[in-house]
Amino acid sequence: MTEPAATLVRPPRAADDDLDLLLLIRHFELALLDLFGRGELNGTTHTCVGQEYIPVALRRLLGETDYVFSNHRGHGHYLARFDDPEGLLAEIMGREGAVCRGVGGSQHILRDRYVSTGVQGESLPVATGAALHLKRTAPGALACVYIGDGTWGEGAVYEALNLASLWRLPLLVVVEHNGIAQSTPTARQMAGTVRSRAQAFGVRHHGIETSDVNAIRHELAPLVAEVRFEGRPLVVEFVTHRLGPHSKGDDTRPPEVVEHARARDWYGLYAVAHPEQFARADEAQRARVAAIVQDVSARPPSRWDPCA
Ligand SMILES: Cc1ncc(C[n+]2csc(CCOP(=O)(O)OP(=O)(O)O)c2C)c(N)n1
Ligand SMILES: [Mg+2]
Repeated sequence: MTEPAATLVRPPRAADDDLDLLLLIRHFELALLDLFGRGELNGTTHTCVGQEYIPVALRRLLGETDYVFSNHRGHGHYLARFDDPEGLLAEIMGREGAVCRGVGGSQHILRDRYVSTGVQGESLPVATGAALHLKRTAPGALACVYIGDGTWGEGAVYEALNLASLWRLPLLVVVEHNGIAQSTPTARQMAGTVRSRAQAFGVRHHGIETSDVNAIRHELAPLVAEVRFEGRPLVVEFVTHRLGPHSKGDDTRPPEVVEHARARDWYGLYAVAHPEQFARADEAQRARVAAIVQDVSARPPSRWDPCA
C-alpha cells in the first residue's frame, strides 16, 4: 500500500444520486481553483479533485448521530454530509449565508456533528474523545475521522490509536493515502506501512484500491457494523490520487506522476464507461455549480459579531 496502484477497470454503473454528488464535488472544487486563479478568493484552499468517491461511498455507511471529523482537504467530506454547496462556498468566500459566518473559511467548519480542522493530527485525539463519549451515551454511534497519509507523521495519531484500541472505542479512521504530503512523497517520509502501524496497536486495518462506491460500501458495511456494535476501532486505507496541486499552484510532482494519477481518475473512466448517464449528470452539476458561484459572488460580506 505504499504506491497508489488503482487498476483501470471499467467502473460499474453508479446510482444517479451518487453520480450527481461525485460530480457536484468535482465541479465545486474546479470552480474554487478557477475563482482563485481570477483573484476572487483569499487565504488558501485544498481541493479533493480525484478523491471525491471516498466520502460519497462512506455517506451511506454513516448516520446523523455519528460524528465526522474532517481535515484541510474537507470540501468533499462536507458536501457528502450536507447538501449545502451554497453555504460552503459562502463560507470560503466570506459571504452572507456562510455556514460559520465566514470565520472558519475552507478548513475550519463546525456544523452539528461535523468538525474540520486544518491542523494536521489535531482531529484524531478529539475524535477518540468523541468516540468515548458516544460509547457511554449513544451505543451504536461512531466517530469517523479523515486523515491523510502524511498525517501519520504526527505523534498524536499514535496516542489516539492506543487509547481507542485499549478502551474499545467506536472509532473509524479513514486514511486518504494519495502518496504525497504537500511536497513530500510518502515513500520519502514513512517507514513501514499504515497497516503495520495500525496493527501495532491491535487496531484492524482494511485496504481499498477501487473507486467504485458500491463495491466500497459492500466491503465496508460489515466492518463498520463491528466498529459500532463491538467497539472494534478500524483503519480503512484508501489508495487514491490527488489530481490537483496541494493547495493552488504548488504542485511539485514530476509530470509523469500527475499523468499516472490522471489516467486513473474515476471521472474520465466513468465518462467512457457510461457516456449517456455521465454527460447528462455532468452538465447538470456543472450548471448547478456555475449558478451557485454567480449567486454567492453577488452576496454582501458575511458578518460576525463575537459579542452578539
Ligand atoms: C501540524 C501541521 N503541520 C503542518 C501543516 C501544513 N500542512 C497542511 S496539509 C499538509 C500535508 C498533509 O498531507 P496528508 O496528511 O498526506 O494529506 P493530503 O494533503 O495529502 O490530503 C501539511 C504539511 C499543518 N496544516 N498542520
Ligand atoms: Mg497525502
